[in-house]
Amino acid sequence: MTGEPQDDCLFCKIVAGHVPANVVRETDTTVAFRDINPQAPTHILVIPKVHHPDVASLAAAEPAIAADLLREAGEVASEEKLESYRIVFNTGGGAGQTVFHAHAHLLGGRGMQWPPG
Ligand code: D5M
Repeated sequence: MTGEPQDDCLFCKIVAGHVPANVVRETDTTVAFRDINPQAPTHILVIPKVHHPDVASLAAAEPAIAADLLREAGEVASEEKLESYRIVFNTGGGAGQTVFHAHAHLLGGRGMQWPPG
């Protein structure tokens, strides 16, 4: 059923506490934790507790939680004292998505290039 935890999903395991993570914030609907392979001085993933394979699926099925995710990304940026930052949703393998549980990458603490690679 949509939104239900998936046995084979790494981020569902982090939500359940079965895989450790460096959690910086948690709400009723989201968890934010430091990326294991940081691409910037601050690199935090913000994920919904419910399982959806990507952000578009999340927004279509549970728009209020998609809004929670974006609000939380802003809260984390504020707590991390980031003046400028980037929020990235890789969607699909061709765009670099490797974990198919919706997540926002919050990146900051260095200069950024545009367009991204
Ligand atoms: O982003 C998936 C991200 O998830 C990638 O930047 C590495 C990160 N990752 C993978 N395993 C872990 C654990 N265990 N803790 C923290 N971060 C992790 P994507 O956009 O799917 O490529």
